[in-house]
Amino acid sequence: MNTEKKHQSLMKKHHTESVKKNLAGVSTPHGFTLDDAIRSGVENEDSGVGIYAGDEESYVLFSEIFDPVIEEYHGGYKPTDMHTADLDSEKLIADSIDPDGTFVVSTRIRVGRNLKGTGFSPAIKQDERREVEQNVVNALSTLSGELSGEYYPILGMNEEIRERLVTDHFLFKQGDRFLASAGANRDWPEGRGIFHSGDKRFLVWVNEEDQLRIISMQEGGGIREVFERLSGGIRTLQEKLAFAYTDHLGYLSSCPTNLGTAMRASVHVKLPKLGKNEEHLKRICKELKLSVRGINGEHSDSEGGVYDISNKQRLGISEVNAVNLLIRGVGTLIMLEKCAD
Ligand code: ADP
Ligand code: CIR
Repeated sequence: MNTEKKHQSLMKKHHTESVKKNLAGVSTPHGFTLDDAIRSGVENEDSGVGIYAGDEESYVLFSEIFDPVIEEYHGGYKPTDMHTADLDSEKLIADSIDPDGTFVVSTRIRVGRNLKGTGFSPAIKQDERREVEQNVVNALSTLSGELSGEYYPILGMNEEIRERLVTDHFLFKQGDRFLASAGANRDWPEGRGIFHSGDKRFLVWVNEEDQLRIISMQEGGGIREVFERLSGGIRTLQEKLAFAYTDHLGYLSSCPTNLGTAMRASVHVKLPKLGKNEEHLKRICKELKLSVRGINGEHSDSEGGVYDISNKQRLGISEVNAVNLLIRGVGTLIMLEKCAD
């Protein structure tokens, strides 16, 4: 482990003596405590954030630590700020993120959702997880047209098919060590599964890090199509399911980085020249308010100079604004790549 990165998490920074004293003995309706919330950051000293919520109430009862973490991650978002959603695709500034079709391999937008009143992945019990799965599967069966598809539970899935879905970037794996410590892998793989449309451009992950990850993706840079398909899916599902939401924190997620829009809009983009100096690439992306990941999911490495670039802030920014920020930022990266040696 890189020792310089030890104990740099937002959790560690804000886990003050006052927090320890005031929150000792506090427990949410799902029996979730401060120790449960911070376990991932304590066990993984290289965490960037290091704290998870077990349910909606975690954000209220443990606000003394969540509030400063949220403020620091989401661009200064204050406990008095209110979140506004905007899924109006007319406001997007471009149809494609890469009109020449040379750099962007694929485009994906996902949002996270959890059902109101239920335990989130770090605290949900086995029976409740099964119930959530059933409710979500019922709602998914009402999707029609290009969004209609089938649900495939991971339990009992043919191993070759499962591996192929993961390799092709459609399916999630068991959570990494950060999620494992948070308790999100309990009873794996029961209650988890994937729904996808026939063309695999609309997908829903069930009971991963969040109970739902609603996903729209396709090859190339066609961001408007991806966005419109996603908002159509969200609209239909929210008619059937009550999602955990507050005016202050937007859609509630197990990881505080995903609050608000709970949206990560990403491209897999070829940046072989800029990628020769990854630290420099990360610094540029930080300036552009973008995150850099490898192409096989969070905490993975780049392959062949292709990077996963996405919006960092998800709370206190609307969906259209977050996507427009990505469009502009990736445009800048492509320009820099063209000029690089
Ligand atoms: P999340 O988007 O849910 O935060 P990950 O970073 O773990 O999670 O990515 C989940 C999966 O989605 C991985 O297989 C990753 O390769 C794939 N993925 C993410 N962005 C894109 C993209 N723009 N094109 C293709 N696959 C993508
Ligand atoms: C961490 O703290 O590093 C992990 N729990 C993941 C946090 C969310 N991901 C991110 O900010 N890229």
